[in-house]
Amino acid sequence: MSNKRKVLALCGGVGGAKLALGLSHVLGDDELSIVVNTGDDFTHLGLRICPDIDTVTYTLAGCVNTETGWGRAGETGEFMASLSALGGEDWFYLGDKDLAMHVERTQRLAAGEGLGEVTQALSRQLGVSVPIIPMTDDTLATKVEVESDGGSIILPFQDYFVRQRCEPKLKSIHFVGQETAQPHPKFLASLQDPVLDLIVICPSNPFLSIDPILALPGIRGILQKTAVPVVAISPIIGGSAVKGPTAKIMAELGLKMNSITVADYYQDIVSGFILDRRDVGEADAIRQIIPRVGVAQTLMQSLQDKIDLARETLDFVGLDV
Ligand code: FO1
Repeated sequence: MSNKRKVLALCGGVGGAKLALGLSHVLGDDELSIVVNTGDDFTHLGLRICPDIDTVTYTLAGCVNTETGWGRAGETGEFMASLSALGGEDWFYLGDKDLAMHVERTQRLAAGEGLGEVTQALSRQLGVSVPIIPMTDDTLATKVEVESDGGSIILPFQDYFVRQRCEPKLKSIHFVGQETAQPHPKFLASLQDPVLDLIVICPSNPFLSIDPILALPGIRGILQKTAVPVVAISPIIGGSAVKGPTAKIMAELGLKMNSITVADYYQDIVSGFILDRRDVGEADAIRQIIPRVGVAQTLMQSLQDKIDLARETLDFVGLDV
C-alpha cells in the first residue's frame, strides 16, 4: 500500500505562502498542489501583475523579500526611481528583479499561453517543483466599495490596498467576473482527485484572499459536499491579524476580530479548524460550529515554525508526518 499523501492548499499572499512553504518541506512535489488567489491581479504600466502568485513563487523559491513578505530579496530600485523621475506612476513599487517576472509573464500571456502554463514555466525556472496553480486562467477581479463624500465608490483592489493604503472605509467586497470565470482545470482535477487526503485553507485573509477562490462557480458546492477533510488555519493570533489590514477590514465589515468569526465564516465548507494556542479560550465556542478543532502555534516566523505548523496540520487529520 502506498503511503503517499495528497494535499491541496488554497492560498492567498504572505500568510498563506508561509504555510505553503512549510507544506512543501513536509510533502513531496507530487503530494502537494497550491491553488492561489488571482483576485488581486491587475494590469499596471502595461504589465500583468499577479501579486499572490508571485508571493507564493518567490517564497517557495527562497527569494522572497522576508521583510515585506512580497517582492524579491536583494532588490534594487533603478527602474522605479527612473520612472518616478519621468513623472510616471510610482505608487505601486516594482523592484528591478521583480519587474522581469511581470515583463516575461505579460509577453507569454500576449503570445497566447494561459496563466497556469505561464506560472508553471516561470516558477520552474526559479527552481520550484511544487505545482502553483492560479485559481483561474480567466479574469476575476476583486473590487471594493468604499465610502466617499457621503456616498460610495467602487475601487479596483490594488487602488484601494496599495495606492490608498486601505484608508477609505470599506463597505463591501465584490468579485467581478465570478459568474463567468472558470476554476483552473488543474484546480478542479486536484479537488476531484480520488486519492486526495486533505484540503488546507491557508491562514490568508478569508474575505480578500480565500473568498475569491470560493466565489468561482462550483467551488463552494464541491467543498460543502466533499468527503475529504477540509481544514482551515485561522489567520488571527491573539485577537489580531499577523500582518496587513485584516483588523481594520473586519471592523469596517462589522465583524468581531477573533477566530470565532473566521470559523463562522468557513463553517459550511470546513470539517476542521486550527487556531492559535493564544486563542485557546475560543476553542469551545468554535466546537459548537465545526466538528474538529485543533490548537497550535500558528505564528510562522522561522522556517521551522512553518514546517511545524504544516506537520501539525497533517497530523490533525491523521496523515503520516
Ligand atoms: N504592496 C504594497 O503595500 N505596496 C507596494 O508597492 C506593493 C508592490 C507590489 C509589487 C509586486 C507584488 O507582487 C506585490 C506588491 N505589493 C505591494 C503587495 C500586494 O499588492 C498585496 O500585498 C497583495 O495584493 C495582497 O495579498
